[in-house]
Order: sequence, then C-alpha cells, then structure tokens
Amino acid sequence: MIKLRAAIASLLTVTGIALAQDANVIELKPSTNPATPLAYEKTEFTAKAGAKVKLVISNNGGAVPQPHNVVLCKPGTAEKVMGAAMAMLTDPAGMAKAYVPETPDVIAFTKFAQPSQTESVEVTLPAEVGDYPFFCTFPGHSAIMKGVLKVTN
Ligand SMILES: [Cu+2]
Repeated sequence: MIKLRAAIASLLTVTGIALAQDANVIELKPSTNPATPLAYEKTEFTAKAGAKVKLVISNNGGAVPQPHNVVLCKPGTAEKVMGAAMAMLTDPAGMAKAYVPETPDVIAFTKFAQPSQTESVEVTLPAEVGDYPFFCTFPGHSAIMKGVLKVTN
C-alpha cells in the first residue's frame, strides 16, 4: 500500500511537470447552485503576464442547461464589450459569431459550448499586469456570468 502511494505520488509529480510545460489551464464551469445557475462556478483566476494559457469552458453540471462561452477582455473594457455584444442580438449572424464583437478589446474567446460539451482557446496573455475581465456572451448571461483573471508579474 505504501509502495502504491509512492507510485501515485511520483506519477502526480510527473503529471504536474507535464502540465507546467503546457499552457496553464483556466477552466470555467457553470455554477451547480440552483440559486445562481447562470454564473461561473469559480470567478477569479491568476496567471503570469505573458504566459500562455488555455481558456476552457466545460459546460458540465450546470443547474440549468444552456450554452456558455468565455470571452476575455482588456482591463476596464468589460461594459463596453458587453454592450457591443448586446447590440449584436439584432444581427442575423450574431449567434454564429457567439455574440462576440470584433474589437481589439477582446483578447480571446471560445465558441459556445452546448450542455455537456467543452470548448477552449489558447492565448498568450499581454505583458501588462492587471485585472482582465471575462464573461459569457450568451444573451442575458454576462450580467452575472463573469469573472476576473488577475494577471501578475
Ligand atoms: Cu453563459
């Protein structure tokens, strides 16, 4: 039993090293709390400036099955981008664009992950430290389905 534990521990260490060499994974999931079904389960993440990260929307276990995505923006631009996303509701191609406006304020985004599906995107974070907002652009979600990626040195 002790040998098995040691083997598992060394396996985890190896896995940890392997992960460190890949992009840091920032995994968003819908809340499992029926009181806040249209929120992300975890709303705050930290990453290093200039790091390569993988944004993942894992649409599993949500209290209410709906499509979700994740849109990462430059600091201070959340309301502007949310407003532009809202304006796309009248655009016939809006859904196909996942209601993500074409603006340099958007650093990275995923497509909509349907319930029980996963979407992801890899991005190299800017060199500037700051609070980078992220949110879901499915209509009506961004007011509460949002969070912050703290980019540090
Ligand atoms: Cu959503």
